[in-house]
Amino acid sequence: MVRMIALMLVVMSLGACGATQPPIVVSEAWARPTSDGMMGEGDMHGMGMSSAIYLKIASNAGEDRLLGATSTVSATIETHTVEHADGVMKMFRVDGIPVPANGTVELKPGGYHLMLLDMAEPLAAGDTFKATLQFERAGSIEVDVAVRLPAEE
Ligand SMILES: [Cu+2]
Repeated sequence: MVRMIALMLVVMSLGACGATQPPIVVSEAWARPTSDGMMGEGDMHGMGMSSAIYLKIASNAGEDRLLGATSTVSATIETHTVEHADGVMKMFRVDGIPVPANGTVELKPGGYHLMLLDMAEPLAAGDTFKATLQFERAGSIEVDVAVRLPAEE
């Protein structure tokens, strides 16, 4: 009888697990049009076309890590962040972007972003493209990315 109850508890907890939201939810993915010479994350490299993807990541479970992404629009996508020091804005590559347990992280201008390098063709406002995000625990998640100018500009 005790064993039977224990088994039922296992089945019930599995059922509850399957009914919850996915562990990672990605929303509001957008990217800058390819740079036209203005300063920003989109053109700090100074060679070739580049852009950056911004989005929100919410975890409904434990912590995770965005390791990188792939997309047909760009041969190389790197995880970057931006640091302000002595009035100068510098961006550099980071080893993944941490997602807090039951929390959110926002990739946005002036902070974390997915850097698109070695782009095959330009992105114009109004375009959309697909990107596949790679998470350490949640695996790969495909998102639709809308190309637009930052809201402030
Ligand atoms: Cu960057």
